[in-house]
Amino acid sequence: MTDTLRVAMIGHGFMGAAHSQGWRVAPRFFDLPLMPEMAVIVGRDVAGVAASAGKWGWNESATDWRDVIARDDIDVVDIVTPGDTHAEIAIAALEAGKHVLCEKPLANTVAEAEAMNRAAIAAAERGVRSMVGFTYRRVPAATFARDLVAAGRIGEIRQVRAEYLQDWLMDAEAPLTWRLKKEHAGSGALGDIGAHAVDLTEYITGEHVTSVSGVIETLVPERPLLGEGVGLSGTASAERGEVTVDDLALFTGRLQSGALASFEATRFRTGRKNALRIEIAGSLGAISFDLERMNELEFYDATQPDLEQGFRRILVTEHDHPYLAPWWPTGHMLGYEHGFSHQVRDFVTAIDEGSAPSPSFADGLHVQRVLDGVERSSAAGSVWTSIAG
Ligand code: SOE
Repeated sequence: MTDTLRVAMIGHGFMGAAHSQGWRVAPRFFDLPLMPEMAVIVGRDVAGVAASAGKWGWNESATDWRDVIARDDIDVVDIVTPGDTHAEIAIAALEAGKHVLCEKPLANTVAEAEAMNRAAIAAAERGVRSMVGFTYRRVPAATFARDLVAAGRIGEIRQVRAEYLQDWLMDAEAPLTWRLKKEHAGSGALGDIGAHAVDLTEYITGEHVTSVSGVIETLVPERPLLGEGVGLSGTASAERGEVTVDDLALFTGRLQSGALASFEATRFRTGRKNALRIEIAGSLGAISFDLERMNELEFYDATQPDLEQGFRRILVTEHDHPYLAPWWPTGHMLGYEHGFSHQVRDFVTAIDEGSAPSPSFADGLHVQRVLDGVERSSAAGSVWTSIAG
């Protein structure tokens, strides 16, 4: 008989749907050491959260996260709310002895992320685990890229190009959702998607960004206020409000080895829908990853005879890969949602083993410091700014 892990999820937007998929599907494909039970989903809108519970498969819904965290029959708190609430919920949950999975970016400010990391360290001493949801680490081709780099297959890293490009804000009349307000989102493209580019670069290279020089800019400074509806599906009202976050972030980062990495994050790159691309050039070869072609990794092996060289496309669906065996026959492709099942598998396994899940809150704090460094650099005229910690 497998023990049960009773999960409460706080929030029910886009990430709520994705995380629900992970909790629901992971135990049906992976042999998990603990069986997640989708106990309760929490949101402020009574009817909305009840509908989400029914649709996504949660046993019940509730409107007050504090009541839920106080319950003895909850083991895990999964936070998928906007960034301004992460710190308060995560710290309260960890102090109440609940394991915490928190969406990225970890928080809206470095101070909040530091407080969360302190709470995570104290909780770990009591056997309580925490993890930040940089889910793309769990796309098999990205994990494989990390393995190739760690095995020395591209040699010494010489240059990195990392970009996360979307275009859902290119319409200047798209409404002012929470993702466009600093008080809710902390930052714009920088934190929403640039955070992924930084984390994935650091994960694949195994190196931290130690200093940055960058510029951030708001391209459409005013937008219609949100009328009826929520999130991306909300309609525009006649009134307008100020966009208080960046639309575009361009920066250069120095890695620990001294190599330079260039980063771009924008939700205005016409035609690019979800292009998280990382290309790493090394002394022995290169790799290139593109989330819009997430089952593939391009690998250039410069140790091969000159006449045989060229980027080769590796279909990363082989069952030798730890994430792939439980899914479909080779070549039958995974999608966006599978990363959330892999995340659940790894988090639940770490809870069962009593090991530290990865990425940790310390990793989330480090990314937060990089984001903060980019903002400070931009404000100071793109001066090189070192990343503390
Ligand atoms: C969640 O991980 C997330 O970063 C969203 O917040 C972005 O908007 C999405 O496009 C990528 O995933």
